[in-house]
Amino acid sequence: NGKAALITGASSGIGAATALKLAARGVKVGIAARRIDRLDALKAEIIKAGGDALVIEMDVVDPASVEAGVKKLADTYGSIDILFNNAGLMPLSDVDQLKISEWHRMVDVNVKGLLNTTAAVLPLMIKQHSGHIFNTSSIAGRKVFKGLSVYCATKHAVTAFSDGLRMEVGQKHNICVTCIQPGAVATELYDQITDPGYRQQMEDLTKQMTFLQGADIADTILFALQAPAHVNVAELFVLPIDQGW
Ligand code: NJP
Repeated sequence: NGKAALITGASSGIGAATALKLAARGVKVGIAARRIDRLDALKAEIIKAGGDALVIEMDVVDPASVEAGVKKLADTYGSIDILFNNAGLMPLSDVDQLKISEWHRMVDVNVKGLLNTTAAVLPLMIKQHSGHIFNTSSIAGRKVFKGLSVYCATKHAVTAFSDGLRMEVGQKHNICVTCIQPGAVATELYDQITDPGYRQQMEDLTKQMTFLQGADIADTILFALQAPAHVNVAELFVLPIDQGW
């Protein structure tokens, strides 16, 4: 459809699945992350399927890296119509373990990273007087789970920022803001769990229920993008059928 998208965290999981689905529908995708080998492989898959992709090496924590990546995408495709703020991480531990560097990392990537990319793309969308921003929050952005205090705090921040952003840029600049709140999705997110107790819990969970796939989340993004111009799908709250709430 000629639109261009920036997808952060595109090197695996939800981001990679969304890049494939958007590209299959004619969206030119800027696929951003740190693992270039993964992005190169994803680009090859997209091109093979007839799509168009641009690999962008980006650390969302570093504003200079974000600005350079956004410039590269805008120079290549001429616009950025969709921003998918999706990069994130979720190590698990109880607060009394004082894994302070992990806390900081989550705040840096999940919150500050999302603010960095939003700040870099927003001026272009304001100039265009159009755009669609998707922010990956979580069910952990709606309630708190044990072992995930800091992760939940970061995802509550993403939910709150999405609501504020919608109020402040939605009508004024014709920008849709969709906050995505997935339940359990089978991705590499769980590989970072080092605590043996929580690792076991997660392994047990995979036996108890059928996780969503990244492609399931991507499908809901397509749904929001296909809505008529006067409709803003504000939230996508998506759970596996057997994940209780
Ligand atoms: O996980 P994973 P998901 N700069 O690990 C990137 C949320 N979520 O797809 O840089 C730039 O496959 C990393 O890329 P790389 C979750 O919180 C998930 O599940 O190459 N990118 C990779 O592409 C997160 O916000 C579930 O290492 C950075 C990506 O982030 C989003 O979904 C449930 C980066 C992570 O991909 C996608 O995660 C839920 C940096 N500094 C919410 N650091 C779930 N899976 O169950 C990391 O409610 N990345």
